[in-house]
Amino acid sequence: MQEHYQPAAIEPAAQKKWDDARIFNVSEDASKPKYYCLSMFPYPSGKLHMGHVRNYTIGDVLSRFKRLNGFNVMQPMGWDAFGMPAENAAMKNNVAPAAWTYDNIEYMKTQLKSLGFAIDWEREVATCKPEYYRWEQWLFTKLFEKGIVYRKNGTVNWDPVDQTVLANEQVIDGRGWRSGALIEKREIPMYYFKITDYAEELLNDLDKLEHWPEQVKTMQRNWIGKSRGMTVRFAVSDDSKQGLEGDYAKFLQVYTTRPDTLMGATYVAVAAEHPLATAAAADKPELQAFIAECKAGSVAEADMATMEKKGVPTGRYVVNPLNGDKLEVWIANYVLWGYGDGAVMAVPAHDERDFEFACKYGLPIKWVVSNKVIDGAVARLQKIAAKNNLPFDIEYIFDYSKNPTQRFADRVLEQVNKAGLDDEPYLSEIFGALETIRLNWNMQFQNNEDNFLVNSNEFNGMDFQTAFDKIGEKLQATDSGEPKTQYRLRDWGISRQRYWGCPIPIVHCEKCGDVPVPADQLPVVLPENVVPDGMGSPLAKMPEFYETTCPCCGGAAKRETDTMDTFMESSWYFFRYMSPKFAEGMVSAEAAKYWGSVDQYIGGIEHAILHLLYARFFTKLMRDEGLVNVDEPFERLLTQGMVVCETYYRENDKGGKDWINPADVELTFDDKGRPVSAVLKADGLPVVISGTEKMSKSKNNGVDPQELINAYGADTARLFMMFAAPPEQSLEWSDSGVEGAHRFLRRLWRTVYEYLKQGGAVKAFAGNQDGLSKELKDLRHKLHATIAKVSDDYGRRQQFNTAIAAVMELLNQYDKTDTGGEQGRAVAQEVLETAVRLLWPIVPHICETLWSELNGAKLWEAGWPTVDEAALVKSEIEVMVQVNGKLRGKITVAADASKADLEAAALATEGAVKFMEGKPAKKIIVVPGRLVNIVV
Ligand code: ANZ
Ligand code: ZN
Repeated sequence: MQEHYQPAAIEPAAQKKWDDARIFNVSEDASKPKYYCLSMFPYPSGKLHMGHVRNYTIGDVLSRFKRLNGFNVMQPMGWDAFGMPAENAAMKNNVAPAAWTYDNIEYMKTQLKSLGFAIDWEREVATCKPEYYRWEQWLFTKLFEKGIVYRKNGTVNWDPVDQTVLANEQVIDGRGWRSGALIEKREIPMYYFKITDYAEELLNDLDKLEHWPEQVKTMQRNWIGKSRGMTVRFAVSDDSKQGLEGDYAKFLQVYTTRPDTLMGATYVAVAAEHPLATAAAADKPELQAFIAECKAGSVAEADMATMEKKGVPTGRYVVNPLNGDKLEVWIANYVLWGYGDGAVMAVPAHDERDFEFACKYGLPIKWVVSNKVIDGAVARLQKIAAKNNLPFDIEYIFDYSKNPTQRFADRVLEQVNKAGLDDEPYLSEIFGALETIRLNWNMQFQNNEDNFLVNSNEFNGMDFQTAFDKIGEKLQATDSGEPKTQYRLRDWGISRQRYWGCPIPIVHCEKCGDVPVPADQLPVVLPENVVPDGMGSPLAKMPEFYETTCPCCGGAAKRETDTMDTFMESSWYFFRYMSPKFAEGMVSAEAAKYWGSVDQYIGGIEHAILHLLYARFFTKLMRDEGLVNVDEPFERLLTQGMVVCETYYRENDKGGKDWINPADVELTFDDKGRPVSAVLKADGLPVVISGTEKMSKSKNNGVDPQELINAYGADTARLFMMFAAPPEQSLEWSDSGVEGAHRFLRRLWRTVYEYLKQGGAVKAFAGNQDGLSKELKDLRHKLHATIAKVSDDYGRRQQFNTAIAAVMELLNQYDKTDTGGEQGRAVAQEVLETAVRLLWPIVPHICETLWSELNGAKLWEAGWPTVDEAALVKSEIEVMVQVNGKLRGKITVAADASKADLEAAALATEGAVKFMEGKPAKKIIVVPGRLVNIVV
């Protein structure tokens, strides 16, 4: 055995050994339980980053652990290969996106291989290959025929200078990222997936996902956004019908989740696209201008929530069906055309957006919901004021109509100050009541059970649900409304006007319309030797691509030149891995049956919504096509935390910050190991230390994992990643952490080396341990307790840092134990063999090598160590001795010592003798296994 640990030599050797034995290449094997472990596949951006290394190491640890536990483990890998960065790189470097992508895949694959991941490379897929996307196109055509995929107009960002459609992230402050031109909105035909048909199932099935983080499920629930509400129709006032047709001339329909507040509606607002807005604007240029302004604004929903509320009155009126109030209709920028009916009944007293709007335009505010707890506190305040004759104007303070949201506390304070009440004894009561109000204030904006209606005629006093039902009944009786459940989730528009994506398999024929490409003509192959120029999609300029004949009538027709959203490919790749070369369909029936769903999925929280939702949706679509027989794709989900790193910068002449890479910085530390100052290595001058943040290009704080692997080897990189933090927490990069990990591996190596030098390997201890010395029994106790803990850490807890710490402790005890002699060496052999098996999932190369030195065989055939229960039974235990309840000493006794033996041993201790001061024991309390308390 080599004296020194040399990762550069042992790592490729171990990898070769695994490859030659093909141990990670799996097939369906009915004799073993299956375990499908999947990490989110990477986008081939050029090289691996730390996030990848962490993600894939976690997956690898679980895969290897399950493997040693007898599972038939599949861990595949592939490439999410379509996407915009390839097109951007293409324009920058004048290479075809395909060539760029394939080069990146080649390089990143060597990186992944150098990390020694237990991947079945024979299952590798790249989503940009026709043999992959062919089946995506096939499913698309099936769903098109079924009506689940349909065509309608959608709004896109149009760059008038580059003559191209931009993705949302390419629009910066309303301008095109390359041209700088003001972006326009355009309506173009697009293809949509009817994901809303599955909204209810996607929502309900979240409850089945027991092993998903609660946080992710909540995010999905909110995204689906089921709400129970009411459709309400306001009759259009006779004087307001000009230019309106059909139903629009009769009534204005809104969707509300708060019909209980209908009596509090003080105006109605419609989206700029609403027919009533159009009709009202016909002869009013100022309305036309406002509508145009709204239409040019952002499409992103997030912006809607934060942008300044703006609106214009239309001069048209509608009638509240509940009380006959005449309300003016406004056009408002915060009403979305794509949601509900594109119109809202505005209740400023109980809706924040309406309130902001009403304040801005001086519209009335009518308060119709109160809360028992708040009312109680108000009554208390009134009582205090009356009793003490305080000059408070309670009405003024609680004039909700002036301020339904906040600041009432300020008003009380204002009055308290005005009245000069600084030291009065009842002040604390006043503040107590105010605090109650403050804490419960928000309840009036929610459906709280202590809420009840006010200012609402016959509905006064009702709680939310009763009011909902009663108002619903009254509306239904006059045909002016009915209950309705709706979802925030929209249908999924998948058309992209880009080149580097999966072609949409549709042919447009003047005679036959949109015709899906027949299965035997698939795939529609994307030409690969194309360099886009940023001026629209190259496919639309390639007659050799779009000129075709209609599959229906044989006449001349035009191929669709849009490609699919790249979320499409990642929505089913986990099924493709089950039979990656299957030429007759998306997935073979046998493979789908055997592998079922993914047992463990690992990836970043940034995919908590869209990717996971689309993957769940596709699983249901494929199930309904009879392709797979599971309802959900991912049994268990682990969302790993971010890799973060210190950031450094220097201010530049323009007052901006030049971010400096951590690798170029030299730090000085205080005695607690905290960095106190930093200088740039190149010039020795100071730089500013600016806090830890997610590794990113923008802060230039990424550390290249390749440098780490080159310097220390894959095992150090893996160990550092797994030891520095639990998987779901953020991991802070630190040079000293890396060095610590490396030191531990060197020590592990040396320990085995020293042991073997003393006389070679022996047979590991097994069997009855009665004849062992106490020290060796203690060591075996530690060993088997460690096996139990580490198994639980890998399996149930999925916390690998504590597993590593447990093995480190075991090795510490091993170091302190005299393992000379025949028995000693047998126990030492047992400890070392076990330690390398326990660490194999995390640092497989060094463990594989040490195992072959210790045992000669293949570690992966050794299986997972089992706990020897006998070793866990301690022969001797430590018991505390107390005198009058105070700890005065400890005794070591046989684990099965009798009560009398314990008492005798306790009385004989030095501490007991001293603190009993010669007095006799009145009573001796024995808690078996724990303590003896002598009462004098
Ligand atoms: C009156 C009201 C009073 C409302 C109140 C809320 C609170 P969710 O739960 O997300 O479905 N709304 C309806 N259609 C809209 C549209 N096209 N654009 C903008 N807002 C719209 O939200 C439903 C609520 O959002 C509805 O309930 C409506 O305002 C508003 F105290 O009606 B509500
Ligand atoms: Zn045709």
